[in-house]
Amino acid sequence: MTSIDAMSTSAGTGGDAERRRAMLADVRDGLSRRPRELSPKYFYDERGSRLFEEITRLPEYYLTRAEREILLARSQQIVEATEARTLVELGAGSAAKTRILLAAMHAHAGSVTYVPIDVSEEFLEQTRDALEQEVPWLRVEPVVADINVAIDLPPIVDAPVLFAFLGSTIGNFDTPSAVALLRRIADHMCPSDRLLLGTDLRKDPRILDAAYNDSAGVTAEFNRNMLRVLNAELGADFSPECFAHRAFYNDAEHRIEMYLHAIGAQRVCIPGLAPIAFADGEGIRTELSFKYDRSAVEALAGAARLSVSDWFVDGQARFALSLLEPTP
Ligand code: SAH
Ligand code: AVI
Repeated sequence: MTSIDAMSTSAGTGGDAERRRAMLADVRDGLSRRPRELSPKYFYDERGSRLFEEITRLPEYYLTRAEREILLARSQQIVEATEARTLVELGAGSAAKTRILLAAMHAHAGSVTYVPIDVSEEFLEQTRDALEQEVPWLRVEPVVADINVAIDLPPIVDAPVLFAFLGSTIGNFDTPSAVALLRRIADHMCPSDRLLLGTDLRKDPRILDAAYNDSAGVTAEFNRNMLRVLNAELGADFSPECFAHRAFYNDAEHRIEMYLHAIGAQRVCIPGLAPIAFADGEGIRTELSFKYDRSAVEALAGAARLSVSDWFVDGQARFALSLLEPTP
């Protein structure tokens, strides 16, 4: 159980020792693949969550501003269409944009329950504290969970429920995992519940490349933070400054791929694993960030027994919010 009494934990987080064991097995598995890979969930300790917040304010990273624009324009319509009284948000982070939806729900329905789910425990605690101070009419019931493993919800008191998965975090899951995740959400949905899904749209690769290679180097620091997390959590001895950030758009696969490349040959020790030798320039893939169009979102939703009932884009068609309903 987490040290935060008022938060629930879901399968996959468990106690510290169990979490460490699971992480070690996952890291061993990922680093033995070719290309070597690590799950993007390891970006998000408290520092990583702060770095992500910094990314959302960068001039090159348009995603958050575009999604905010849609939420400002469409929240009232979404709330009127769904009559939602509970908002369950996956990968909630700081819930910065979510406040727009919550305010619209409050204006429409009065009392509102908010269930933010995130793997980043300390950051989730801060989000809850901030919301409880700022928004007195809101009941907040945070859940610490790895949504890739299971989504265990507290009993839902006020229906209907609007599930939200914003920020294009779905894009960080490969297609089979994204479908499995959407199915897990769909399994929780009653016929009158809806899912609001944020997806980044396909566009000029130069715009995408710039968004993941910002001139201030914040994304590079965010990327390298994963090695700091491995050092802190597993006692690894990565030297983050000895790995270079690389991100590029893979046009054929419609995704950004992000890597850390070894600067010079090096050997890394992680207690419990055999030493790992990196050749000069060898990479670890740390993130995929898929980009969509409407038919790709419809295909993903359809595979999870969901269908798109509304599709909203920002003024420059950079980002989409779709409202999904369970297929009868
Ligand atoms: N929804 C916010 C934050 C997006 S950043 C926004 O739109 O700006 C991605 C968030 O998902 C982070 O807060 C991270 O901690 C969380 N996250 C990433 N992988 C996760 C996982 N496997 N399970 C639960 N949360 C996860
Ligand atoms: C959280 N996720 C949707 C971000 C993205 O754009 O894929 C994470 C990120 N990676 C680099 N910059 C931002």
